[in-house]
Amino acid sequence: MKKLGLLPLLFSLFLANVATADEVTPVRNGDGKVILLQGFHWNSSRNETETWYALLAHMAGQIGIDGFTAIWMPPPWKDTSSWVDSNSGTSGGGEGYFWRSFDKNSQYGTDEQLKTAATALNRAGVKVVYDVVPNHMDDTKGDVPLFPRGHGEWRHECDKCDDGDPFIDGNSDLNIKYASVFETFKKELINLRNNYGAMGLRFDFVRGYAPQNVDRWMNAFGNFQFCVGELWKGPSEYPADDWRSKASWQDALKDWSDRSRCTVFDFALKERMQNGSIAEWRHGLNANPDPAWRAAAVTFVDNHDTGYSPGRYGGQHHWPLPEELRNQAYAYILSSPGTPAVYWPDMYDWQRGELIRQLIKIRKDAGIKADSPIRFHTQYSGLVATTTGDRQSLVIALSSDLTKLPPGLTDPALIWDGGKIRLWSTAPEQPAVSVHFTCDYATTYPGQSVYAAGSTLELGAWDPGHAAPLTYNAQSKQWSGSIDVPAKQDIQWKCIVRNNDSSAAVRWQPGPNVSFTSGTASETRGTF
Ligand code: 7SA
Ligand code: CA
Repeated sequence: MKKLGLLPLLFSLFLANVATADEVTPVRNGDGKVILLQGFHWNSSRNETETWYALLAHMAGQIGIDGFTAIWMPPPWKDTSSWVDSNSGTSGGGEGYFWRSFDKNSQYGTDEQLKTAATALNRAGVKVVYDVVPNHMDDTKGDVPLFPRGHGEWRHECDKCDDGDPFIDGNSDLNIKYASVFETFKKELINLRNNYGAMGLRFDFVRGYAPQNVDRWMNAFGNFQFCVGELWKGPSEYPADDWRSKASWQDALKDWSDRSRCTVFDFALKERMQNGSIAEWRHGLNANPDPAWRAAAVTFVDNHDTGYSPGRYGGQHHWPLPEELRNQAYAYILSSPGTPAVYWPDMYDWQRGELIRQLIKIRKDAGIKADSPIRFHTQYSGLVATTTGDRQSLVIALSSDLTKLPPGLTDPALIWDGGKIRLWSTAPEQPAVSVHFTCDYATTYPGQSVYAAGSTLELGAWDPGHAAPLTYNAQSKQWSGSIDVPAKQDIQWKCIVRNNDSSAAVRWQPGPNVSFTSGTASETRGTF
């Protein structure tokens, strides 16, 4: 038999590295219990008292005690740019997003200081996640040995030399499809893992290159690691013939996550926080009915682009969440699914740290995970939701008229902003089941409807003004509706007739309460 030599070994190595068609790499969201701190703001590279890396090194212990399990570091590559943006009247440079080389001695500190900070953070249980910027680099100071010109390494060398959007006018865009360009970044990402303690990566400007590149880089970096992409691109920014121009923010985000197998900043939630009412915050990627969508979301209130930053010009503040909503937004992202990310100044500069510290503890005690189930109690004003973790259920009420509480929701684990924020920790609910409620022989007058009023939050905790609305079926002359309730709950309820615009029941179903145990019964009926 001819000696096959190395062939079988090489072949098995190849197979090990390639996920077979049916086995798809799960989304790389760490253990699903990551609590991410954005470990810098727009002016951190201009910090005066000490270098930012030195500051992070001596803050590492505190960051761990505060409950963070990962930290998003600024881009570690040397950025010698200095620019004035005439139309926005801002200036900057040195923040890492227009980097010149992989040299780690940057305006954030020295190579040694970076290693010291990374070691201290990882040791404090705060995994280091580096921001990487493969889409473009500062090519305004002459050729760079890393990426020679003239073979297709750069976007402007051919019309197909970039499989993504340009950064600004694209003069500085690289062509990641070009093998040597991809390999150069792959080697550097492995260097960050091996020598700078990288346990995860944040990919900048992912609109600028194909998501498959990110998946391939992560296969080399380590599939078990955490990765998140910044896809900040609204439906109106896609060409009219691109399906995403007519899809939701969530659809485009999940599509990118499916191709990269990385999590993605939840700009769908950010857009609702910016433009919607608090009740509409339930439309974030992190609250999608499909757990695979919730698992892909990294929720945030603001970052170094969208928010203000301490220091010069107050940072960039492209899309800042108004001050009066910030506490509620942190209460929401820290008590709901997805991977929450906290912006540095909110934690350590603007005295919101105590609230965030308590919220993180409540989240961790409940064992909330990125894909935990969430249900919204939309009959209340504001936002009322129940998220169930491994150990407890959390009920959050934001700017809500929830006053009558069901048994089990006794004193809140946290009250803030004069009750605008209330959070309860309770025994973990069973997974929800859908139960069909029917009310017979109800007579109503125009402007009146029939509701199911009962013992649980879904049924308004016996408060007729927040009972669950049913719908009338002209054929069967019945009022009915399907309501999701936790399984294995002994539920009591009654039909009521009520004016739609008031909270007082006009008429209660006579006789004893209807009672059933959810999960065994999927139908329940009341009769006037
Ligand atoms: O407007 C906010 C939102 O309002 C809402 O109502 C809208 C939203 O859609 C709407 O519903 O959001 C829009 O605006 C966002 C902010 O511009 C857009 C978003 O897509 C759009 O929908 O977000 C884009 O811009 C962000 C800054 C990016 C996003 O990925 C991107 O989608 N964030 C990341 C990317 C970069 C770049 O790496 C970083 O940018 C961010 O920190 C990072 O988080 O070749 C040499 C050269 C020439 O090519 C240029 O012509 C020349 O001008 C150099 C010069 N370029 C300079 C820039 O002009 C200057 O601004 C460059 C060298 O430096 C600066 O660029 C900075 C950038 O300003 C800064 O944000 C860059 C490099 O230092 O670093 C940062
Ligand atoms: Ca590009």
